[in-house]
Amino acid sequence: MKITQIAGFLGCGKTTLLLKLSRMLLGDSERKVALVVNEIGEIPVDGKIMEESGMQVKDIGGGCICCEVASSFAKTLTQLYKSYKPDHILVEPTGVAVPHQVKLAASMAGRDAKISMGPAIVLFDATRPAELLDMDMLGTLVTTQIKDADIIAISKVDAVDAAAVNDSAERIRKYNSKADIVNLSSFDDLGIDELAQRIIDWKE
Ligand SMILES: Nc1nc2c(ncn2[C@@H]2O[C@H](COP(=O)(O)OP(=O)(O)OP(=O)(O)O)[C@@H](O)[C@H]2O)c(=O)[nH]1
Ligand SMILES: [Mg+2]
Repeated sequence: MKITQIAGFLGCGKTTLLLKLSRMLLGDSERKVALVVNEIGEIPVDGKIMEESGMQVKDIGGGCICCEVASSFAKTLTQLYKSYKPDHILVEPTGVAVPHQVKLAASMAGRDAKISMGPAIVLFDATRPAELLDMDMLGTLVTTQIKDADIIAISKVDAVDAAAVNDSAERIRKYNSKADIVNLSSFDDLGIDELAQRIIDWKE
């Protein structure tokens, strides 16, 4: 059971990607996919529709899965393992979650379930790099998310020009020299197949 998080600040496009990515992972294969969402987002995940397409969906409320409700997050993962045994779990933390803490919380499920960790995918919204990085409080959170990322997806590239995408990439590189940077547009289906393949191939 491989656990992959789709992190990134509020409104950067996590849910939109999650929905596309989960369908891509499901494909026409025998793969079993589950979603765990921890948010009250702009675009809700309609659990019923997703379950009709063969996925399990769990919604965790009452706080952030990287801190206040870390233990109920771990319990949810264990329950999913016992009841459904998904091949992949995609997790959408809240926009203010810190990816390495989400990983730690997920690893607590490892006592009772056979889990492996997928990549921490962090979205960076190409439409507002300055807003995300130049404000003191927000900047610290966003740079922490970037530092924790295994893969950084510059999101909404359909809405900006190539120079703006490069600008975001250059800014990101200052904080994380190792992570792969992928251009993503969930609207134009750009980068989604690449991310799905990276998740499938990912080894800890
Ligand atoms: N142009 C463009 N807009 C996008 C794309 N993906 C998402 N959006 C828009 O960005 C807004 C936020 O998208 P969500 O998927 O809800 O983002 P989120 O990160 O889940 O948001 P929260 O859960 O509230 O943190 C919505 O208005 C989406 O329609 C994209 O690829 N291109
Ligand atoms: Mg969301």
